[in-house]
Formats: sequence, structure tokens, C-alpha cells
Amino acid sequence: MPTDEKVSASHIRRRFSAAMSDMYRREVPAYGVLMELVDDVNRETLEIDPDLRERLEATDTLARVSDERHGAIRLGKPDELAMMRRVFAVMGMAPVGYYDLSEAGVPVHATAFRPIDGDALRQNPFRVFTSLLRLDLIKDDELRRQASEILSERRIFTDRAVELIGQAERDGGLTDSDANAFVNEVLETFRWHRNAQVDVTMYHRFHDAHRLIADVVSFKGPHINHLTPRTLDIDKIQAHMPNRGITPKAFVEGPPPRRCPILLRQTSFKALEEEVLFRTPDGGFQRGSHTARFGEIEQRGIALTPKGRALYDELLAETRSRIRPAADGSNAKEYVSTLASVFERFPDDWSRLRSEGLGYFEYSLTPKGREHGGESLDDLESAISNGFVRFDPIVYEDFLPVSAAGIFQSNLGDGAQQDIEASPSQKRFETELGGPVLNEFEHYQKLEQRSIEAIQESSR
Ligand code: OOG
Ligand code: NI
Repeated sequence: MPTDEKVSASHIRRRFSAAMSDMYRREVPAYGVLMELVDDVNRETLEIDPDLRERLEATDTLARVSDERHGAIRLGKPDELAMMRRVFAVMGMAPVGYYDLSEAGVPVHATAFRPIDGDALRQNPFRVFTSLLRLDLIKDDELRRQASEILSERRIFTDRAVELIGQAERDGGLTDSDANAFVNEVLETFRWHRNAQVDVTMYHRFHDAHRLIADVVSFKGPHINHLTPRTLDIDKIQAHMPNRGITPKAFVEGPPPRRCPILLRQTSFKALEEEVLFRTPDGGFQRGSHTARFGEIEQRGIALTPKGRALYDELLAETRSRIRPAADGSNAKEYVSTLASVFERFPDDWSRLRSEGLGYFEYSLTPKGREHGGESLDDLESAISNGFVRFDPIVYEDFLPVSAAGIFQSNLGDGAQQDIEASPSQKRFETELGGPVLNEFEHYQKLEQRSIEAIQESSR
């Protein structure tokens, strides 16, 4: 094999995802425990639910589940975001969706970098929720100036990483050995650094303005703050976590338990109180602590159409107007039962979700449809009722802003929510990113449409 042959972007992504998982397992032991629990529960779930197994096999997505995870980082300045876009591009990950978390009291906006086409997702669906701190939301002028000065001096990428990114862009990819070097260099950016770049007084001033500002500005880089495996039964995981010494947050974020899962359900736990070393005026260091990293678990369901999403948002808002989940978890039981009763209005079978246009589906020929040949399949509905065509839910590959805010809050501490003012600024985010984010609804729509066209073409 010639040595200048390039490996695929998906290959680099798979390697990076595995390397991150190894690093996180070493740094955060609870993550390893969670991975074992997830493996056990996924195996059991597939044993007792042959329909689910059949569906995952038919859509060729069974293999990816056990290897599936997402991570999250918080960046401090626009040039970090722009470079991160280039890093992820080398791994075949593009920015999808815009999340304005300021509406939920968290001073960041965000996107998710992830693979987008079906093949790449099947090979490895690794994604990273990437937020950018909104310094403009710091009200105190002096504090804002100090934060921006500290950030302006930091370099979160190694020189070699930047070189390899440029090389990959120029040459249209990386060779096997350069891909290895790239993964190792980029891993440095995500690693935890115990030495803070501020003193303890400054840390507390940032912390008092917003805990998230302290987490981003006080450290040398955007440490990966969680890595989330995908489970096929989140309620079982939530129930079993305490048996393995892990205490989850009080309730699962997102929709209630259902027969037909929609969107995304997530729960998290505090993983570590880190020992950190703050600077001292004499050039030395002083011990302190910081909670940066946590654990999370998620279950994914069908991607909803704008109509389905509007219904989801409406029912979630109605639930929250009746009962606001308390930060300390004290009313979690009532919240969960209110959520379940309000969501009774959301249809819970695949046929109705489809006929009411609430979710996106992938259509494919059944064995009977493949044999039948000749006849036109242009009338999709009769092809379905004749058993020639089947439909399967398209998995939601993205995130939910209200859930994300709940995850942020639960891990920043149980204190009262800190107030900041909201303002939507997708345009500015895209300028800083260096390109537009993909609209997730248009993308799911396209996937559905393509599956229909493929069937129709095959019958011509
Ligand atoms: C990101 C929180 C969002 C999710 O799964 O919704 C997130 C963060 O805490 O930095 O990861
Ligand atoms: Ni997450």
C-alpha cells in the first residue's frame, strides 16, 4: 500500500471517539462503571424486545449502538470555535443546529458537530455539543474585560495539531500515521488540566457572576466535560445507577417514557470534584477544588417534524407552567407524573405518528416488495398497505435546548438559577464559526424523501 494513501474521515472519527473514551475512563472512573451498566442493560433490552432488535437490524443500526456516544466542550472565544470547526471537519463532522442557551439562563450558545450522511452515521455517530461562552452577557464591565484578556492569551491547540489540520485541508485527508498523530494532538485540547490560569479570588469572582464563566475562563483548555453513551432503556439505567454507587439527577430530561420513543431522553450525575491548583501572587500554586466533569446517559427516539416538535414544545411548556422542576430535585415525583399526564396528548404508535406527520421515517422495500417487481410503487400508501414497503423511524441525532439547560444546571450545582438576559444571535454565532449551521429539520426531511425516491426508482 502506498504510504500517501488517505484514511477516511469516518475512520479518524472512530479512532478519536475511542481515544476520548479511553482517556475519559482513566480520568473519570464512574464513566467506566456506567459503560458496563449500559452494556448490560442494552443486552437485556434486546433479549426481551425482539421487535426492537429486528428494527435495529433492518435499518442496519444495531452495530453502532454499543459504540455510540457524545461529548461536550465549552469554548471561550470565537477563534477557538472557528478552529474547532476545522478540527471536526477532518473527522467528517459538521455543525448542525443552533442552540441559544441564554434563554434558559446559561450564558452560552452552541451547535452540535456530527456526521450527517447515513453511511457515516452507521460507521460511527460520534458527536460533540460545542458551546461558546457569551462574554457580552457578563454585566460587570471590569469583569468582562478581565475575562476577555485572560482568554485572549490562551492557546488551546498544539502547533502540531494546527499544522496537521492545514495539511488535511490541503491534501484532502490524512495518511494512516498522520491520522494517528492528529488524534493524539487533538486529544491534548480535550484533556483535563489541573493547573488553573487564575488565582482563587479571580476564580470566585467569575464563579459568582456565573459558574460557567469560571469553568471556561479559569482553565487552559476546554476539558471534555462529559461523554455520554446511548442506552436502549434509560429508565432501567436510572433505576440501577444507585446499585453501582452512582447517584443520578432527580429525573430524566425530555419526554416521558413511551412505547414509541421520541427525540431524546437524558439523565446525568455528578462525577468528580476535582482538585485544582490556583495561582498565587508569588508565582506558586494553592490547592482548591472545582466541579467540571460529570456523567450522562441518553436514549434516542424518532426525529420529529416541525409539527411534531411544536407539539413537543407545547406539551413541555404546559408541564413546566404547572410545575417547575426544583434544582434540588424535591418535586421530581410530581414533575414526572405531570409530564406523563400532559404527554398523553402525543400519539404513541408509529402509524399515527406517521399519518399525522409528526415524525420522520425511512421507507424501504420488504422482501415481498423486492420480489414483486414490475408494478409501480409510486402510490406509497397502497404499497405500504400491500406489504411491499415498510417504514422505520429516523433516529433523532441532535439535542434539545431545554434538556441541555437542565443538564448544565444540574452539574453546575443545586443553588438558585443565576439570571442572565436572553438575546438570539445565530447570525453572529455563524460568523464566528466561519460558516452556517445545517438546519436539522431540512436534513431529516431530505433523508426521508431520498428513501422514498430510492424505492420508486427501484420499481421502474
Ligand atoms: C453541555 C450540555 C448539553 C446535552 O447532552 O444536552 C449536552 C455542557 O454541559 O457543556 O451535552
Ligand atoms: Ni450531553
